[in-house]
Amino acid sequence: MASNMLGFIVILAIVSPALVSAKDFIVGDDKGWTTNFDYQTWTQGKDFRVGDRLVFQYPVGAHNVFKVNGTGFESCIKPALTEALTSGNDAIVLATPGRKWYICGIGQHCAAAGQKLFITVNSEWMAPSPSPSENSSNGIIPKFFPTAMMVVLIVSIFGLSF
Ligand SMILES: *[C@@H]1O[C@H](CO)[C@@H](O)[C@H](O)[C@H]1NC(C)=O
Ligand SMILES: [Cu+2]
Repeated sequence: MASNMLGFIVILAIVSPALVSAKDFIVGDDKGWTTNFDYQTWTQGKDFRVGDRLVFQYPVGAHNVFKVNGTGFESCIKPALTEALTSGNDAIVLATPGRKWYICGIGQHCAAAGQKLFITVNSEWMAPSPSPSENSSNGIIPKFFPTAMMVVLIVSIFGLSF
């Protein structure tokens, strides 16, 4: 019994860092959430995962954040029924995989100054899809290696303790 418990604790200690390795992405990095910034370029090479957060930073009142659908993104249409995020430090948890769109709802910031963001969120355990500019081995092995090591460790601990 005691050795089962010990095995469980050791497994938890090994697995938990992998489960909580969610990242915060500061949208636009140093520039924050602003006008005349190329957010599509900013997303390149970034691997957004379920559990990660987008953080929109801007002076309160200068901008806001609406989550929209693809149509709202293309045409810069604010949703009628949802409130904007306005805190100036808005963190959004990426709760589900798939495409996500965000726009600023102030004036013509979206339509005239490109203040809009489109990302694709990958599931937690999926290997990252290689971007066209990257050769096929880059990026995949470093992601898979720790996972493979973790499985080997868990199996060996189970083998020893149970
Ligand atoms: C997109 O959002 C707009 C407004 O928020 C809504 O009227 C429209 O039906 C939505 N389109 C789709 C395909 O869900
Ligand atoms: Cu704005």
